[in-house]
Amino acid sequence: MRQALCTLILHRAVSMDIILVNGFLGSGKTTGIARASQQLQDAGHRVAVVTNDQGTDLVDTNYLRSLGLETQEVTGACFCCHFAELESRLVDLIESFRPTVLFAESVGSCTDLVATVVKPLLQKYPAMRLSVSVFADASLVLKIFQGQASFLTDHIRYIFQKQLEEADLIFLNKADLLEAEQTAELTDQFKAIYPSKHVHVGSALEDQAIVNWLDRLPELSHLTNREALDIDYDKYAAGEAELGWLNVLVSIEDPEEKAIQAAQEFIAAFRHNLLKHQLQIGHVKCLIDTHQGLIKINFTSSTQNQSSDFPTGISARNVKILVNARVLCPPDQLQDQLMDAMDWVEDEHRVTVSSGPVTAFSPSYPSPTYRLS
Ligand SMILES: Nc1nc2c(ncn2[C@@H]2O[C@H](COP(=O)(O)OP(=O)(O)O)[C@@H](O)[C@H]2O)c(=O)[nH]1
Ligand SMILES: [Mg+2]
Repeated sequence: MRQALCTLILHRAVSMDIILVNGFLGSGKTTGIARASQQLQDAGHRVAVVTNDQGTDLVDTNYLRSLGLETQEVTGACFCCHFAELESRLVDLIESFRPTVLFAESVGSCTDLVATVVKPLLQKYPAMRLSVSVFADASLVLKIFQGQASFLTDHIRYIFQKQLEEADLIFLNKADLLEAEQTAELTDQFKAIYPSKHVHVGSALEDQAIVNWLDRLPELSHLTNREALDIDYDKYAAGEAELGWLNVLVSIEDPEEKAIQAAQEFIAAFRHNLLKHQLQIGHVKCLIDTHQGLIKINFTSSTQNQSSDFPTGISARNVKILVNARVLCPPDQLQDQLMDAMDWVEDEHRVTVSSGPVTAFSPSYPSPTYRLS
């Protein structure tokens, strides 16, 4: 019965576009989806999102929901390893919300989506309109080409490269961080490496770059000749295992009502600790609940929000900070740096800092539900 319902509902999906968005940690996937959703909604579309992560308590989900976007999540593993959950979220959204565009953002350490997600979905629902966009941080790619990307170990570079290899469209993002000549050079190099792919260079923060991206997608959703990656799962797993994951909800209480400033200092101290110990940052996302709204603070190896992004003059006795950190180090080391930042802000600002349960781990060996070559 449930299967029949799924089939019925997903056949309705022929009247909508499903856009799988992949790309390394911090490359700008959520930013691109948020901006694109805004444009699509302004044009009358009904937009839904499925987020994904190896952990639970996701900043991306809470952030996208705070923007008013219909959002569901697949947690605890990548889409490939939790295929049934992905399918179930798609069905639920299509049934309950009837989106005309649906974004699915996969966790940034994941690859092999064509074999493990796209082909299984299309085999089951041949009329489904599906495309794969892969974001890459252009400033990081430039460093890789110049041999300076110390952040990427061989195994992580392997994942990075495999993600790009299976894209229908590559969005070389954060072009605002490059000089015009560097952008031109990078575009030429990418087009030479991936002659059959659509390569877009721009910034997800700029409206026109999003327009250009969205314009391309309808034609890509009809592609039928995607090839499954030739991939070594041992290397892929080794790359993921090098990364530490940490999710925690931190609370700060300040009788003098300067808890927002203390939260800012705590996040800065955490970043400082990571840099001091030369731990390479994949993506650290923090969502501060001030009771008067949410403030999102991110930092990656190339970008960080400026402290000027914080609203000034708002007083708060207590705030909660949801932290999702993905860093190139063992998870216990990541946890030590977080605890140290909590202790520091407690002493320095005379505030009370506490946390809920800390989830710290490295992703386990990927084991896809299906793999169709
Ligand atoms: N300078 C700049 N920063 C960007 C751009 N796109 C995203 N970011 C920043 O990069 C960080 C990671 O973005 P996010 O979309 O969360 O990455 P995700 O992990 O791929 O979903 C955030 O701090 C964004 O504000 C861009 O085009 N230019
Ligand atoms: Mg994201």
